[in-house]
Amino acid sequence: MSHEKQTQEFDVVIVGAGLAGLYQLLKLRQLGLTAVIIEKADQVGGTWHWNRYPGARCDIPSLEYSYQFDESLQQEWNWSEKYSAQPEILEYINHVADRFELRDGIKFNEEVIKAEFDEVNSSWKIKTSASNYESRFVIFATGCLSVPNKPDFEGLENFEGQLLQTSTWPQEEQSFSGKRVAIIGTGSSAIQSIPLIAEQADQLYVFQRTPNYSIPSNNGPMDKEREKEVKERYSEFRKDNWQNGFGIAAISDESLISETDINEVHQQLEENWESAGLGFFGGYADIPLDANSNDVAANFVRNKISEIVDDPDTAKILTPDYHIGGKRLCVDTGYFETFNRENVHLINLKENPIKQISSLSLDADKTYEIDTLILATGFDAMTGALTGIDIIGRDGAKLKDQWENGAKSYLGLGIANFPNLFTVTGPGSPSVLSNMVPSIEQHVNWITDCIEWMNANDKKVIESSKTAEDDWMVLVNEIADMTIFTDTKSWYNGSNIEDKAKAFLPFIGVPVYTEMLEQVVAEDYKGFIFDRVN
Ligand code: N01
Repeated sequence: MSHEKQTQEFDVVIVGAGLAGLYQLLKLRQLGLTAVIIEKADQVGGTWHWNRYPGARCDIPSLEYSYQFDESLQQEWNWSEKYSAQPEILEYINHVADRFELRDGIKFNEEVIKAEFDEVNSSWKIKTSASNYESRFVIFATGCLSVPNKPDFEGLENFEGQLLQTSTWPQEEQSFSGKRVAIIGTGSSAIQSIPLIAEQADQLYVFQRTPNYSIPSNNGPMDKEREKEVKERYSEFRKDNWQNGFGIAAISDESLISETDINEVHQQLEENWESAGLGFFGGYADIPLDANSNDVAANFVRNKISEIVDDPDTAKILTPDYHIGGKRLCVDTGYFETFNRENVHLINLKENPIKQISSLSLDADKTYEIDTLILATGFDAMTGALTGIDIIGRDGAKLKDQWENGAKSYLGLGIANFPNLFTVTGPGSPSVLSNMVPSIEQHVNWITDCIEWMNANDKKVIESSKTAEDDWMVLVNEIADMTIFTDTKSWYNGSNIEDKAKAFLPFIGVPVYTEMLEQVVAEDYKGFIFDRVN
């Protein structure tokens, strides 16, 4: 008897039930298409489901980090804080799933293993951990920061204590009370969690390879006046923000450090330190562009670190020496202050790398006896979720091989040799250098409009041309080369993962990108090929 699973057919298979996948399902249903989401987790939320570590919170104000596609949703939903914590964002995503009756279109606990384009039928054959699907289109809504980076520390498999990773945090409450805790990594996830873990733990050992810049969030309860003011002109507010380079209200200043009196600059930076959070990076328009101006802002933060941290040696280790913003800027609540606690110890891995992890200890400059080990070691960013699936396009082209020397995509939406496949906020789009939620909505709207246009114009198959893709990535890099982003080791350019191709992947500049996207549509999807004949 055959155990072959029956193939389920849909117009579209969507991978991932985070903010992108959910909205994509809604839009396709509104178009009258059949669609299904395949989701590895047991619930919706994507990033906001997996990253439940203490202190996980958004660092873009929630009035901006939220959907805008439905006026009554954005009017009726009330955020309790300026920057929402993970549980509230997850509650919001669940609310959206219920409000738009999306749950019956999601297959939970199912992981996509393989997706192969069938050239004869012009359809995708998708194999998951539980079933088989066939669809005309496949849309990867798999997120930019969704595949954890788990470095191969010697002896990690022998660790017998509590082992946690910020990006796959358990759903059950974790206690650190009375424990000796080690955390490896000092990126955003660590910077958010360290102050809270330090309050509970007996001892907290922070293992840092590279220090990070971090700006105080000055988070607090939602300012009701501000909320009212925004809600009175919500769509205008969203449109205004989209005119800024990073698509965020806080990052909007047009003045230049290089053209401003230095005392005035310092006064303004002080004000921004007190109130801007992530917006500190855009407090002057030349911070991302000009190395000297960037240095002024970087030095300001370096001085703050030495003022806050009591022990000069610790302050020195915590002080970055690269361009501010070159690595993703962090936003914190009491991060640097935490190093003044007696139970918190900073270990500089640059001088003393981790040698070995044993059953209940970690060896670096000396042996640390520990009960808990937390990996806050980041992600295989922007490409990991796609190269982790066996995706096979035309003529047996494997995406993993095609991207071996660096990911290439046209507009961050389509990939040459992979027909009828779309990525939401893929490499080559503003994605992580923008406000993710409006960027997701922009892509989902674009993809849905494109499918509608194809149906109206009797087009069956769409794919990026190789030339359009190559030219696009040249542009992505030309723009990046005009900024401070390319000379720092970061996950933006793949340098956080050994063996990963080093390539800068986000498109910098939301307004330019938006204009180009519209232009492509105006010219009947210029750069894409329809119904290619071999
Ligand atoms: O990851 P990261 P993250 N040995 O890559 C270190 C978003 N996010 O999860 O810099 C020792 O930033 C690594 O060191 P180095 C946000 O976009 C947003 O913290 O590579 N250390 C680094 O210190 C963010 O940027 C929010 O030298 C190793 C750390 O681990 C992105 O997610 C909150 C190592 C990884 O930091 C990723 O943040 C949280 C090794 N072998 C995250 N490998 C908000 O909205 C890596 N490290 C606020």
